[in-house]
Formats: sequence, structure tokens, C-alpha cells
Amino acid sequence: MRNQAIIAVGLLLVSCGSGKRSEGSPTTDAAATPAAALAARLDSVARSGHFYFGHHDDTAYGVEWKYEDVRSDVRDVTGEYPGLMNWDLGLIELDSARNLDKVPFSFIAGEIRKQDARGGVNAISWHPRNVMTGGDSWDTTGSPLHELAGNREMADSLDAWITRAARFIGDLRNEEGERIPVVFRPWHENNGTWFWWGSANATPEEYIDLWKRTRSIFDREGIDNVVWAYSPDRVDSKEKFLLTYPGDDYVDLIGSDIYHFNGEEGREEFEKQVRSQLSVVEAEAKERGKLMAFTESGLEGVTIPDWYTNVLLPAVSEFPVAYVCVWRNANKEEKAGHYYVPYKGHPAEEDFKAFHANGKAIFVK
Ligand code: BMA
Repeated sequence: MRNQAIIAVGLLLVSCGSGKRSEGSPTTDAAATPAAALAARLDSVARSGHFYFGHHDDTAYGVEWKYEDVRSDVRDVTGEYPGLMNWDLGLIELDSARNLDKVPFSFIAGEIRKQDARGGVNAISWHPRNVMTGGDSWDTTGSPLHELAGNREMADSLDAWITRAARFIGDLRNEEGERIPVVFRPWHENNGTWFWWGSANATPEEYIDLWKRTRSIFDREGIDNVVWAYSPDRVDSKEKFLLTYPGDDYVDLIGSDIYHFNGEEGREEFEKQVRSQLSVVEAEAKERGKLMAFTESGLEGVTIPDWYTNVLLPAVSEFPVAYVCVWRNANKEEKAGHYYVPYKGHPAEEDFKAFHANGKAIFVK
């Protein structure tokens, strides 16, 4: 199995206990593939009590700008880029030049290279179209996964789509021509009902088959720069977690996506959810020798001015997460109010600076 090196690294590190690494630590194994090297890095960050701070589409656009060379709302406020940048492959499946949020794929590849060169990490999500109707990820009509086994044409399309995603990722290379490792987080939030691969439109077996299909295509393409991340939405019990867990051979990192809704009123609920869901993730990660992360979060509009230091930081500090990623700062002309990091002049700016200065979250120059 292509991922054995990563799994071995994870197990070895976990069995070493916190802090110290034993003789024959995974430095040599970690160099075996770009993915294994990234897994080892994420693991050592989590063990050190730090986490990469992540932001989706960070350098593509911000609330008040688009495609400036080179700008970031995170850097405008803190002086540094986020330690992790997330990018989305939605529409790569149709060979489009731009993704679902109109970010050119050539731009994404270039930014991934820059982020890697500055010592940061990249993660990739994917919101592909509905393989049956051609609608977007949120179009659940047709429940394509129920039909896949009996529909050769649709299965071939899906395989071609996955192949395009695999080739894009396999083509990510640094100046030396080496593959750049990324965290890849396909088929996310499957416990929710809003995506066509979600719980209302796929049986657990169909969902797990989708993962296996994805992995086998990436393996066929010889992709060795992916840390595989599984990130359901509502996992507050071991049973729910296990229901659609693709299996230890297919996953390197497990996480959960949890957003804060309803501002101050929703604060307690968010804190409770983080605690209950990340506790399940932590227990499973420990038992299985996997990395863990808080794969998506955020409070839209950052309407609680001390959200970063008084809500997010205490919540994640309880867990050995390798990273926490907040969603994008959509440009105000595209989707007003849809942003998760304070920009310059925003009421939460000072608090975000304090979150940065606190030192637990990793940013990069
Ligand atoms: C969602 C929103 C959408 C966007 C999608 C993919 O959460 O931000 O506007 O198209 O993610 O980035």
C-alpha cells in the first residue's frame, strides 16, 4: 500500500509518547515520500503544542482586494502569512481553467509553490460537480452514488474526474522539480446532507467505496505527495465516526469541520460541539496512530471581536491538532459579509493580532 510509510511514521511517533522521539525516529522514513515528510512535520508540530493556522484562498483575494501581487488579509493584519493555506479543486473535474470561486488553477499551483517555499503547508479541498446532473456539489438530485455501480458511463466520468484531480496534485512541484506535499481532504462533511456524497444520498458502503475508488486512482497515477484527510461534519460519537470511516489504510489524518453560528448566542453551542467532536477525533486518532486537525472552522464576519483569542484559541488548545483552518475572505463584491479573518480596520483586528502574538498558532513570513 502506497501509504504504508506514512502510517508507519504515525504509529512510531504515537508509540514514542509525547515529546521525545526514540532512536531510529522517522527522519529517514519521513524522507521516503513527500507525503511522509509532511506527515512527520504535522505530527511534530502537534506534539510541540502548536498548530498551523490555516486560511482558505488566502492570497487570491480578500474582502477589499483581488489578485494583488502578493496580498493576504492575514498578512495585512499580522505581518505574516497563515502557516497553512487551503485551496479548492472544484471544477478541475471539468478541466476548467478556474475553480468554482473563479480562482485560476495556474494561480493556485503558483501559490502552493510559494507557500511551500516560505515553509508553509498547503491543504486541498474539492467541491466537484454532481456527477449525474452536472449541478454543483450542493445539488443532491439523483443521488449519484446509489447509481454508480450500475452505471458504467457515470462511473467512467467520475474516474476521469478523480484522475484530473490526481494529476493536478501530482504536478505540484517546487523549484527543484520535487513534488510538493499537500493535505488532500476529499468528500468532506459527508455526515451532513448538503453534498451529493452526504449521508442522505449515499449509504456508508457507497461512501467508503468512493474513498477507495479515489485512493486507487491516485495510487494508479503514482501520487506520493498526499496526506489523506478524512473530515466529516457531525462526529460526536465513536459509532458515527466509524459508520463512514474509510479505514486505516486510506486515511492519514482525521479531523472535523465545525463552524460557529449565531454569534454570541451560539458561543456555548460551538464550544460544546468542538469539545464533543474533537474528543472523538482525538480518541480515534490516538487509537489508530493518525494525525488530527480542526479541518474547517470560523465565525462568518467575525462578529465576536475577541473570537480568536477567547473562543477559538481556548477551544483548540485542548487538543493536539496539527492545524486549524478557517474559511475564505470572499471579496465584498462577490459575497458581502462572507469572511472569516478580520481585515485591516475590522473591529476584531487587534484580537487577531493578539492571537498571532500568542505564539501557539504558526504563521509564516
Ligand atoms: C463555501 C462558500 C462558497 C464557496 C465554497 C467553495 O463554504 O464559501 O461561496 O463557493 O465554499 O469554496
